This record gives sequence, C-alpha cells and structure tokens, in this order.
Amino acid sequence: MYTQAMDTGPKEERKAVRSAEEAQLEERFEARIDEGAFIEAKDWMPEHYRKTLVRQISQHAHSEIVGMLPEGNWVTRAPTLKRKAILLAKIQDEGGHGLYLYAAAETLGTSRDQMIAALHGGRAKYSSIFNYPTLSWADIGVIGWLVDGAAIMNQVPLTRCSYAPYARAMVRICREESFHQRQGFDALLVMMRDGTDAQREMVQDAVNRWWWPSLMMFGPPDGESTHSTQSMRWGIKRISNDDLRQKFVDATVEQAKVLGVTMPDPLLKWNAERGHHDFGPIAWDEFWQVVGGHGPCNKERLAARVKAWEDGAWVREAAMAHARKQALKEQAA
Ligand code: FAQ
Repeated sequence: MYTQAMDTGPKEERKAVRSAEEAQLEERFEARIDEGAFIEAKDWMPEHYRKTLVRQISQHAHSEIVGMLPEGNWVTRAPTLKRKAILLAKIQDEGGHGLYLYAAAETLGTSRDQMIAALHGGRAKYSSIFNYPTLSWADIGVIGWLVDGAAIMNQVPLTRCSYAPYARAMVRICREESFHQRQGFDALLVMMRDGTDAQREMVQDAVNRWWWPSLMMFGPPDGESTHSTQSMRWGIKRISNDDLRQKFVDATVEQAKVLGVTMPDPLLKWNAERGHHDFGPIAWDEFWQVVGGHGPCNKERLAARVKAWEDGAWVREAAMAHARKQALKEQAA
C-alpha cells in the first residue's frame, strides 16, 4: 500500500496539503472580513474575491472614462466662460478617477492593457447611464445633479469597501464627485430662478429624460442581482442596490422641490408608514437592452473610445521611446 502511495501519491498529497493550507488561509481571510479588517494587495485572498473586485473596479474605471464623452460634447457650447471652465475641470476629474481606479484594479494583478482591451472588445461593461445622449445644455446640469448624485450615493459606502486600495481611491473620488453634484445643481438653479420660460422647460425636459436612467444606475433589483449576496458578505458592497436607490429617491425629491422641477413619475409619493417615497416601476427591459449594448449611444461611445485609443498610439509610442532613451543614458552614466 505504501509503495502504491509513493507511486501515485506525491502529486495527490501535495494537492491535499495545498488545499488544507488554502482552507486555513480562507478561514483566516473570512475571519478578517468578519472583524471588518481591510484587505491589502499583498494579503492572501480567494480567487473569487479577486475576480469580483477586478470586475467591479474595472467597470467602474471604464464608466468614468466613457462618462467623459457625453459631457465632452458640450465643452464648446457651454453658455459662459465660467461654465466652460467648470465643465472642463469636471471632465478632467472624471479622467483622473478612471486612472485611480485602473491603478487600484492593477494591484489585483490585471494590467491596464488587459482591462482596456476588454472594454474595446465589448467584453467589459460600463455604467448604462452613459449610453444616453446629451441633447441640451440642461442635460449637463442634470448629469451633475442626478448622475453624480447617484454616483455619490453608491460610492460613499465604497469608501468602506473591504479592499483597501479601492476604498482609498474612493475617498478622493467622493470628495470630487460632491463638487460635481453641486455644480450641476447650481447650473440648474440659475436656469430655474433667473432663466426664461424656455430655459425652465429645457431643464424639466432634461429631468424627464434622465430620471429613470439615473435610478437604473444602482443596478438590477436585489432579487435579480447576481453578485450582491457574495459582495455584501465580503464587505465589497455595504448597501444593497435597492436600498441605495431608495436613499437616492428620498434625497432627490427634496432637492427637486428647491429647484421647482417635477419627477416624471405619477406614482412618486411619500409613504409615512415606510418612512420613504414610493415610486413607480422601473423599465428593466430598457435597462437590460442598454446593458446588452443596444442603448441609444452604445455604438457611438465605444467607437469614440476606440478611436481615441488609436489616435493616441503615437503618444504612447513616443513616451516609451523616451523612457528607453532615458534608461540607456542612465546605464551609460
Ligand atoms: N450599468 O449583480 P449586480 C459615475 C451589471 S461612475 C451597466 O447587481 P454588482 C461617475 C453588473 O455589472 C458610475 N451594468 O452587479 C461619473 C452585472 O453584470 P456582470 C459607475 C450594470 O456589480 C458621473 C449585472 O448587471 N459606478 O457615474 C449596471 O454587484 C458623471 C448584475 O448586477 C460604479 O461602477 C449598470 N448601471 O452591482 C462619471 C460604482 N448595474 O458584471 C462621469 C461601482 C449592474 O456580471 C460623469 N460599482 N450592472 O457582467 C458598483 O457599485 C456595482 O458594480 C453596481 C452593480 C451597483 C453598479
């Protein structure tokens, strides 16, 4: 028996030892999660935890980068120099957020090139919201107010995400997003208070078009959310999709009153028993169409990203050539 074990055993035994070791590591990892400890890049983590994070963080990074496009359409048409400067700064911030997030995902062993290739190849997702068109200047205000507002609601709990590099990136991002939300609200308030009737109508029209897609940003209902249970167990997500959506509705309804706009939802009303606003059904078919690549601007957004990447190839090549020359100079010195 012993000899037989020697013949067939070592590999099996190694596997058994490795899995016993892994089981111990996993137990320690789960205990740390239960204690509320942060996980750092060099700590042991289950493969599924790593993959879940790369999926979420890279999707988040892609959203920031693709999210620059609908706003970029309005840089040349901003109504005043002040609004143009604010919009430029905001778009630049979104680019910066993308970079922090790609860097956070890279700490998990996936390169930026791999993530970008997945986006350009249509294999990676980005937020559904950025597949809608920006038709008027009011859309830019509404993106700040509602889209950044929804982003903040979703992202503040991510500052307590169990994966520390993501949590740290989110602290910086949330500070900037809060400025983005206020500038959007301010732009709309000026139009609503000091504008013409046509400008007020433009704001209401933008709210009508962006309200429902903003609610969809929080993801499918909890019962249909593939990843929520595991992600909440691991402390990646701290609050569920539906609970965040409800918090967003409750906060935004009050802000709409200050602005003097109405939400395009006849079923929206305060429910004293629940202590929350009830709201009408969300068109989940539309959401899945957009997520599946068939929204109003999916093709245009991806084509713009791929073109920017290809047009920028010479910059990347020049930077690499410069780095090679510098390295040679340093070697020679
Ligand atoms: N769009 O199981 P769940 C911003 C997918 S940043 C597209 O619930 P999870 C800043 C989901 O990936 C906005 N796909 O998923 C800005 C999954 O598919 P998969 C982005 C969506 O991950 C403002 C499937 O559905 N923010 O706006 C969406 O647990 C203005 C099942 O869903 C973040 O990314 C969606 N809306 O929860 C920039 C925050 N929702 O991956 C410029 C970080 C769900 O299996 C201008 N992410 N899906 O193929 C998160 O918090 C989460 O990933 C959720 C989704 C909550 C988005």
